[in-house]
Amino acid sequence: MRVSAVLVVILVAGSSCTSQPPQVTIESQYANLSPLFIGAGSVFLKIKNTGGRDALVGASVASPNTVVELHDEKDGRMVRVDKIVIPSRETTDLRPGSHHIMIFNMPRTVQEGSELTLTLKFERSGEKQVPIRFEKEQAARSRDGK
Ligand SMILES: [Cu+2]
Repeated sequence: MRVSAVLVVILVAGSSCTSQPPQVTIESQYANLSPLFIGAGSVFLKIKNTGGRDALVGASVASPNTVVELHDEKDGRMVRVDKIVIPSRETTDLRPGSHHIMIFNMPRTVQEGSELTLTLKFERSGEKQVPIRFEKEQAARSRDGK
C-alpha cells in the first residue's frame, strides 16, 4: 500500500501582530509660545495607540509660510527628526525635554490664547487634525505637576 498524501500546513501565526491596524488618538495637547523667538512655538501631546505600530512622520498647519518640524532633545539640545515611532499598545508622550513638535514662522496674529489646527501625518493612520491653543510657557510648565 502506497501512501502519497501531502500535508500542506499553512501557518497563519507570526505576522498577525504587526499587520494589525493602528488605533491612534491624540490627548492632552497644549502649545507654548517661544519666549525667545517671535512666531515660534512648541506643541506637546500624548499619542495613544491601542492597535498596531505606527509612526508620526510629519505635521503642518494651514498657514502658507509656517514651518512645522518634529523634534527630539539629545543632551539638552533640540534636533530635528524625520519620524517619531508610535509603538503598538502604548501611549507616546511628546513632552518638554523629549520628543515634541515645533512651529516656526507663524502669522503675527498668533499670540497667547490663539488657536490653530495642527494636522499630524501618520505613516499608517494617515492625517489627524487636532486643535491646539497657545499658552504662556509658565502656565504650561506648571501642568507637569512635578
Ligand atoms: Cu524643538
